[in-house]
Amino acid sequence: MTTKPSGAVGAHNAKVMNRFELTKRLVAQLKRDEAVIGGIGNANFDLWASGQRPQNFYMLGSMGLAIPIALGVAIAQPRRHVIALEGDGSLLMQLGCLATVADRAPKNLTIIVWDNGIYQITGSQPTASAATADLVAIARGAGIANSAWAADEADFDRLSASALDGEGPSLIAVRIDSEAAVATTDRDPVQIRERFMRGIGAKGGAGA
Ligand SMILES: Cc1ncc(C[n+]2csc(CCOP(=O)(O)OP(=O)(O)O)c2C)c(N)n1
Repeated sequence: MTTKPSGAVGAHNAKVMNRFELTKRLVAQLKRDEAVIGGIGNANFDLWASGQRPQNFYMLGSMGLAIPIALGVAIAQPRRHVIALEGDGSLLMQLGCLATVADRAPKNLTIIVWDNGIYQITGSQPTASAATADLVAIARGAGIANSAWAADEADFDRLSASALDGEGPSLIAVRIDSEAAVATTDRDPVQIRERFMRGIGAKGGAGA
């Protein structure tokens, strides 16, 4: 099964949803120790607040790295499904990664883009996706054919379930509101890395 585009839904007629609600819906679907890479700021804050899992990695400090990190994990562990959660501003800073994902085409990779049309965490300056740039069109142009806007919450559930079960790479873009994240991730990069490495069985323990 593949992630089919949901028809006529585009960047500007998709429902505006809530990132925390949808992050919780996504995490509730995870049953097979899927790895989840949360991008800088709100993407990983809401992942943290949705229930900490050893297979979660929380990117701190650098924009645009959730997808490249997820790509690396997906290539290294092809039997594990890997999900990247990234903000629109962060993806716009690192668009080249979409072409690399399409080129390597890992079947086990799903990208979810939270598009609020702003760089929310640094003062809500507008991003290009607020007006001109359609991130699904960009992803398809980069070669990720299974790219779609989520029309509403039920469509998000359907697209994410299909992506988790099917052949990727897939990209789901979601228009979201500008609600602040409900919590912030503990800023301990060494612990985040160690937990994640153990969580995906890549390391026996600290110093191993
Ligand atoms: C390379 C880099 N440039 C700028 C920043 C400052 N910065 C941190 S988060 C952020 C905005 C992120 O926007 P987006 O990914 O859309 O997420 P949102 O805040 O809207 O949830 C900016 C500009 C940074 N951390 N790294």
